[in-house]
Amino acid sequence: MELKPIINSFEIKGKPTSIQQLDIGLINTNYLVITNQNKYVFQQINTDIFKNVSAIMENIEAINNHLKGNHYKLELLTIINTNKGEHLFFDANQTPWRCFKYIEHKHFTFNELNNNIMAEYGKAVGHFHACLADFDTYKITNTIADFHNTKKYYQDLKKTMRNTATKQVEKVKESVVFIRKFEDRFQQINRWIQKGKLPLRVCHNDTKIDNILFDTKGKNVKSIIDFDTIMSNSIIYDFGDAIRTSCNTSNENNKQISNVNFNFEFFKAFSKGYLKATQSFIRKEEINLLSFSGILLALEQAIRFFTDYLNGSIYYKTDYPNQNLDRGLNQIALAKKMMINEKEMENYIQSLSQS
Ligand code: GN1
Ligand code: MG
Repeated sequence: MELKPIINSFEIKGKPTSIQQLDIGLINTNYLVITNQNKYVFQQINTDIFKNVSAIMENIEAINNHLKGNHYKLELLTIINTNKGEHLFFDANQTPWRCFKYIEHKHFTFNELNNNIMAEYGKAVGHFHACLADFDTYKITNTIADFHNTKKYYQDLKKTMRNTATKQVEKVKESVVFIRKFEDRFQQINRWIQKGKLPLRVCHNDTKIDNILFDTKGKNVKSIIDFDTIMSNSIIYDFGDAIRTSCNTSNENNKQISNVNFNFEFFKAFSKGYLKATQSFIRKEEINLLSFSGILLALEQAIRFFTDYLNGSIYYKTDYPNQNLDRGLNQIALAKKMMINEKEMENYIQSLSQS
C-alpha cells in the first residue's frame, strides 16, 4: 500500500520525514507519520468489523464536544480533516482512512505499574464516566450490535464449536466446561440491563490499559484514546476491562500461562480511584457487580478469542497460527486466579462504598 497519496490527502503540517507501522490494536492498522513540523497517527479502518464508519466519526465528535463543555480534564484526540474538509479519506479500494494528532505519552507494561498509577487509571476511567453521566444515550449510535453481550458471545462459541473440526474443538473443551458454570451469571446481567436495574450509560467499551496514555513522566493520565466503541452499555464492562488488562501479571499475548496471576493490590488501587470519581452518580446495583466484572471480562475475552481461533482467526490480528487459542487460555487462567479473590474483592468494594 502506497501511503504517500493517503498522507497527502490530509491537512497535515510539514513534509513527512518518517512513516512507521505501529504495533497497537488487534483490528485497525496504524502508522506514525512524522513530518518536519508535527507527528500524526494514520489509521486504516477495518470495515469488516467497523461497518458504519461515519456513525463512529459522528459519535466521536458528539462525545468530544460534550466532554469539552463538561470540565473534562484529559486531552482529547484531535481529528485532522482531509483536504476536502472531511474526517475520512477513502483509498482506491474504498477503505477508509483517518488521521489524528499524535499525543506524546508514556505507556506502561505490567512490571512498571504501581499503586499510584493504578489509582490514577481508576480515577481517569471514573472521570470519563462522570463527565458523560448526563449525556443522552439516544444521541449515540450503537455501531456494533451486542458488544459485551457475554451470553451472546458464549452462544456464538457453542455454535462455532458444533461447526468446527473435532481436533480444534478438543483444544478449547476443558475451558468451555469452566466457562459454562458462569452462564447463569451472564444471563442475569442481561436481564438486569433489560429491566433497567443496571442503567445504560455512554461507555468507552475498550478501557484496556493500552488505550490509556500517561504523561511523559508517567505520573498522570494524559488521555484516554480509541473512541471507536463508544456506545451505550453498562459501566461494569469498562471497569472490568481495565481490571482484566492491568491486574494480570502477564498480558493477553503472553503464552506462558504460568506467568498469569492476579494482582489484588492493583485492583484495590484502581477501585479506590474509580469509586472516588464516580460517587456522584454510581448506583448500588452497579457497585455490586464491580468485583465480578474483571472475571466477567476475562471470560468474555476468552470466549471471543476461542471463537475466532475456531473460525480461523478472521477477527483479531495474529502473529502465529494458534495465537487466539493461547490468548483465550491466558484469559481463562486469569479468570481462575481472580475467582480465588472474588469474595475479598467484593468485601473491599463494599468497604469503599460505605466509607
Ligand atoms: C480489540 O482493536 P483493539 O485492540 O482496540 C477489540 C476489543 C478487545 C481487544 C483485545 C472492536 O480492540 O473489544 O478487548 O481487541 N475491539 C473490538 O485486545 O472488537
Ligand atoms: Mg479498540
